[in-house]
Formats: sequence, structure tokens, C-alpha cells
Amino acid sequence: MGCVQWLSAPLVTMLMTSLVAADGILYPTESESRIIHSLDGIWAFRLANESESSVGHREGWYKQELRKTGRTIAMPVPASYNDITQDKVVRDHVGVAWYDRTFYIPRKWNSSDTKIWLRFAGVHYAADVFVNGELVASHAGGHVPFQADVTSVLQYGQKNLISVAVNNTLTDITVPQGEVQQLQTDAGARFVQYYKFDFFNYAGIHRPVVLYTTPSIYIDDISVNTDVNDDTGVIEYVVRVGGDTKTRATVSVSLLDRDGNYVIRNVVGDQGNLQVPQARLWWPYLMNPEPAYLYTLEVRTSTESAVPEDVYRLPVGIRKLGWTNTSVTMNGKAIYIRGFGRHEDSAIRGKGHDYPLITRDYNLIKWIGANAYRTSHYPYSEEIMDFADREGIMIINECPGVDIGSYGFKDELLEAHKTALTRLHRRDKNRPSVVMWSVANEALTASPEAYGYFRDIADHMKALDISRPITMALNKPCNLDLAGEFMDVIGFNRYNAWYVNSGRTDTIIQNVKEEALNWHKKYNKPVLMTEYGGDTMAGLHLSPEYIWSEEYQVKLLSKHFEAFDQLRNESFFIGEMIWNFADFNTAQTYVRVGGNKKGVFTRDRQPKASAQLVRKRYWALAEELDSVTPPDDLSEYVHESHAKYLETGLPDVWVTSV
Ligand code: BDP
Repeated sequence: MGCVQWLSAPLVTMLMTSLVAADGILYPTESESRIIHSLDGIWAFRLANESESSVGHREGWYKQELRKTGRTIAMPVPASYNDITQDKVVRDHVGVAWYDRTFYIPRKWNSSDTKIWLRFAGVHYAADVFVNGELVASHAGGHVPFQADVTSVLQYGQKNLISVAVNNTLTDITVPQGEVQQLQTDAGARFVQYYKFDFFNYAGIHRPVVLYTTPSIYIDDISVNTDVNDDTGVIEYVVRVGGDTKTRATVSVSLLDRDGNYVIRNVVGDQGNLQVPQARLWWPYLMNPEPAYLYTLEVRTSTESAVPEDVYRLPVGIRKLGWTNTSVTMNGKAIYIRGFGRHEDSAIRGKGHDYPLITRDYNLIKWIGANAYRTSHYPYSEEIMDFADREGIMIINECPGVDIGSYGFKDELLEAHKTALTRLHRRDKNRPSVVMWSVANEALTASPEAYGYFRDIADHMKALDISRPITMALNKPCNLDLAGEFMDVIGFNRYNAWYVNSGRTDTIIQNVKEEALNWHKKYNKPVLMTEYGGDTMAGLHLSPEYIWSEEYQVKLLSKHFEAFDQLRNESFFIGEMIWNFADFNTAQTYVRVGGNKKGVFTRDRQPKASAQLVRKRYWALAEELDSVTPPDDLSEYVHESHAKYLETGLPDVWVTSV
């Protein structure tokens, strides 16, 4: 096996350049001035040869329909392409894959007052996009949207062709990092993508693709920040107008309540402060009987020319976020995070957007009584984030800096990592659900390079946003860590009784407590446990409990709960997050049986025994901390004396003596 010179010239262009301007990236919504046209559906698809990934670029596959230059297969968009076919060549492909489709647009879109945008919500990892044979966008970074103004390349009243080259190659300077090596196989040399992170490197057009219109002078970006003074809500806003800069546009904003009544009307100016007396605040799920209250900021532009007005409506949650060296507060009240690390992952779709799946996930999150999760280990789709805003689920929003560890090309890597943060912030800055930014997961923070690297990363994030605390999920030994100093909140991942002391659940309480205390002592910051757990084969029952069984997961989690309850008395401990919400796919390795099985739900979102236990705990925490009445189906009826035993423990006679 040897390392290859993978980045041949055309691919360098694909991976490094970004034709996409650093303008706003508002979620496409319909309004009286904007129409959306979906390009989702079945596209044609072909892999480029692994041995010459740039073949499609060289031969101009984008100049005509893909089916005319060779065999194609049907590929759904949005979806990962890896698990759609029976062919492991498709599943394990390394390099470029091509998609295309044709489409028509309404003739009336052909107007000098109208702009047409082509927007991809997420293509992993890098993409070149061609419309009618012309390169319109080139983007690297698999989890954030990009768009291009395609007004001048579209053919009105005729068939249009869109072609996309997707490259899944990860290198030392992509975020996340990876390495392509050459492997000698029985059929000759083959490329293999290696990566350290523990989830399958799904690829393809993962999220929706739309065309949408705006007037030629349009609302390009909106930024809001909120605060609360006594019971008055404050919304600070800035609106950026795009288009012909010679034409002056007037911006006006209004605020509507949840029922659509105007609370504030037509305030003129592209920036300002709105005061909302007796504001209804955005509260997390279960922290208030009416969580997740959202207002609508209605923004309008008008010009003295004939260009029609643009209208954009942004959901806004008014809330006041704060933090100290022992707590994070929401509207003045300390939060206690009870949640999960998660993944975008499901059978067949891979990391492809799927409404039934994400709706089911939020139902399970609410059923189990969680109030938060971390978007481990990359930004999740905008539709998933919308749910969090609407349901009051607090999000630790993580950029794809997972397992950063090869600092060989530090400057380039740092730039790519900063860009990933900038783009995540640009997309999610207005979301009330986002309560923290996580800048990385399990980076090699004990290496000498980590100190300067994470200082720069933290400075960069702070320059983008001082309204939210920053964190990262650390896993190097506390005494060797060099990055925590730059964070506002310390997250730590540790697998007691799993990777460490496998089988010994009797080592958990002491170790968890000691480690949390050490992190707090070292950095004097609030601490939360961002990962803990153990793999569990649904349906495997072993008594006494034994690793991989459902009983073992129950015991392992339960011992952590004991540690957390003791830590909660220490005042600096602000939350617990199980690894993982659901089972998920990983690269093929001998420590994974059909993927990572640390979910409390299976991959098809059915509860393991642990889910019932977690549900009892999370609702008990909600009862204690948020004065919520738990649902009455938390425990099954056993016997009329049951209540007594809950308080006093089982009678001795029921316990086998030794
Ligand atoms: C942690 C990683 C996570 C893994 C988990 C595990 O942050 O991505 O899936 O371990 O091994 O180290 O299950």
C-alpha cells in the first residue's frame, strides 16, 4: 500500500476553488416575490473511472446529456449514492461521480426584473456544477449550501441541462480529513479512501436542489441577534440588499406574532433595533409550557425603479443566552443539557434528506424527554435545524472538524477549517435553537501544534459570533490537552467500561466524576459530557450483563446517571449526552458489526431497552429541573406494592445470596 499523488491537476481545481461568492445563503422560501422550483427526483448517474477521475471533465461529459457519453443508471436526489445499488463498486467508489438531468422553466421567468438562483443545500464533498455546459458553481465542503445566479445561462422556453460532478475524496486539507491510498488487489491497483472518523463517508447530492427566483434587487442576507430586558424583547437586525448597486433600495421590516398579527409594522432602515414589549420568549422544550415561540420578521425592499419589491420572512425566536464559568443560561435560567450525539444516517438513503425520518427522529427526541443534541460531526440539513427551532430542541452546532489530527499542511487546513466555520455560521446564525458552536470533535489536542491551531480557530469563531459560547468535544487526557483553554464550555468524550475497562461498569462512577472535576479545575469552565456509551446488538440478551447486550447498555448508562447526579451537586456540570441517538453506518472494520451500534434506537428508529431507561431519567430530570409532569406511561403496572419497593428497594429475599 502506498500513498498516491491523488490530487491530479483538475481535481485540485475541484477541491480548492470556490466560484461561489461569499454572499448570503438564506433558506429558499416562497413569498409573493419568490417562486421555488424543485429539481429533486431521479437523475442520471455515472461513476468516473477511479484511475482517471477527471475523465468526465476532460471529455466534457457536461456538454451533453450523460446518457449520450456512456451508460447511466438512475439515482435519486436527494440521497447518498452509496447504498442505492447492489454494486459495491458504487458503494466504495473513490473520486468523481457524475449526475445530470434536464428541466424546463416557465417562460415568464425571462424578465429583466427577475434573477434565477440555483441552490444546492448540500453535496458531499466537492462539486462542480454546469448548466447548459457552463460551469456555474464549484464548491468544497459537504454539509453547507451553495448557490449561483444562473439567470444568464438558462434557456427560456427550451430544455435545460444541469450536470454535477461530485468528488468524495478527503485529504489532509479537507474538513474532515482523510487519505487516499493505493491498494494492490487481485485485479490490480485500486484506490481506497481512509479516514479516522467513525461514520461512513457517504457521498452524493444529499440535500434538496432548487431553482428559485428573486427580483433583480433582492434581499441577500439578514442577520438577527436578540436580547431581553425585563420583559421587553430586543431584536437587532441587519439586512443586506443584493443586485444592481446603483439603484437605491429602501428596506422596511415588520414583526408578526405566531398568529400572524403585526406586532411592529414597517420600520424603515436596513438595520436597527426592534423593541417588543411583553415579548413571548423562545424557550427550550419542557423548560416552559409554551416552548419555541417564533415570531416572523418580514423584510421588504422597494426601489424607485420598476423593480418589484422583494419579500422575505424569517422566523425569529427572542431569547437571551448567557454563560459564566459554571453555567449556560437561557432567559436567565441555567440549562441542564440532556441529550445525544447523533448522525444523519439511515438505510438506503445514507445521509440523504428524508422528511419521514427526520420527523420520526424529533418525535423520538420529544418522547424520550431530551432537550438537546449535538450535530456530531458536521452541520445537519436546514430542514432538521428548522425542526429544532420549532420544537425547542437546543443544538450544539458542530462543524465538520472531526478527528483533526494531521497538522502537516497546517496553514491550508486552518484556512479550510475556518471556512467551514464561516459557512456554518452564515447558514445558522439566526437560529434560536443554536446555543453553542462546537468547533471540533476529538482533535489531536495534545500535539504541540494544537495550541496555536485552536487559538486561531477560537478567535475566528469569536470574530463571527460573540453571542454564543463555543465548545469542542475533547478526548485527550485532561492533563495533556492544549485546546480547552480557548473554549467557553468544555465537552469531553469518554468510553468508561467500553474502550476503557471493557465489562467493568463498576469503574464508571469514580472515573467520570474525577475526570469532570479535573477538566473544571484545569480550565474553570462549565463542563458537560459530550459522549459516553457502548455498542449494543438489539435483541442480544445476556444475564448477568455482558458487553454488546441490551442489559449491558442499560447498566452502563445507569452507572453514568449516578455519576452525573453526584456531579450536578458540583454546580459546574451542565449536561449529559449519550453516544448515540441511533445506530449508524461506518467504514468496514472488525470492531463494527454492521456499523456502530451505540444507539439507544436501532438504525430504523426502534427503541432498545436502554431507550426506556433513558426516557425515565430524562423525564425525571425535567420534573426536577423544569417542574414538568412526566407522561403517565413511563412505567408499566407491576403490583400494588411496587411503589413501596421503588422507595425502599427490593426485599432481601428476592436477591440471590452468595
Ligand atoms: C468517539 C467519536 C465518535 C465515535 C465514538 C465510538 O467521537 O464519532 O463514533 O467514539 O467509537 O470517539 O463509538
